Amino acid sequence: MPIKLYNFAFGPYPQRLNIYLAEKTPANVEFIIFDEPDKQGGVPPAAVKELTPTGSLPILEDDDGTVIGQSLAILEYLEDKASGPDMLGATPTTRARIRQFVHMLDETLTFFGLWARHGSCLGHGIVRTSQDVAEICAARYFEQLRLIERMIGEEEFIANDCVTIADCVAMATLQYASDFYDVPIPRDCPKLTRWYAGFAKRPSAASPRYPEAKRAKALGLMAQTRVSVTI
Ligand SMILES: N[C@@H](CCC(=O)N[C@@H](CS)C(=O)NCC(=O)O)C(=O)O
Repeated sequence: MPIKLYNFAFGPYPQRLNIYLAEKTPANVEFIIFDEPDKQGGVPPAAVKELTPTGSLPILEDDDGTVIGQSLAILEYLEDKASGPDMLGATPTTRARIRQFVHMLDETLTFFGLWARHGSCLGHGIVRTSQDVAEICAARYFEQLRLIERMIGEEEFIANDCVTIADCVAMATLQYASDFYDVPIPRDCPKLTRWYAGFAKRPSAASPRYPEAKRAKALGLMAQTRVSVTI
């Protein structure tokens, strides 16, 4: 029995796995992809959401009954169990370097998510929002990107000479910021910009299909929070 992966076609956390699986092409994983949550028929059934306490996707279910939530835990589990190229690094030193990027990127997405939740008109009237939180998190998001810029070395990919889970997490984050919210990488991050432009050409990094009505509103995030990225 294959490992089952329940996922959405779109979203910064789901997209980490979508990119990863397109790079890894494991033989022993079955993808069950739901469409955007706002489309009819695209909502995961209760039986899937109830597999974990949060019910958020991605969720992995192995044939021995193992259930894993949280995209980063799933990426590491698949590295242990799925067929395909090594994407976590062959030595403790390489793995630690890759994990440093992954954790920095995960923090980065948290700041971006808070910025978007509090600053975007998508959230207005639905969740409690604070312009101050939006501005503080926007500043922290760009600060994180500058720290990541300083971590990038001479390797071809973000953390290594071959594609790793760090590339998948970085691409999913920056692609979501750029394609859905029109938030660019700051100009003073040339290595990150170069890496992004190169990785974006890979078939694994093809843009997901976004819900266009939401995207049309989301694209105004920079203006809605009076943030500029000349910096
Ligand atoms: N920290 C979680 C976040 C997952 C998450 O927030 N997933 C969103 C899609 S981007 C989701 O499933 N939202 C719908 C829900 O929570 O019911 C992870 O890394 O997997």
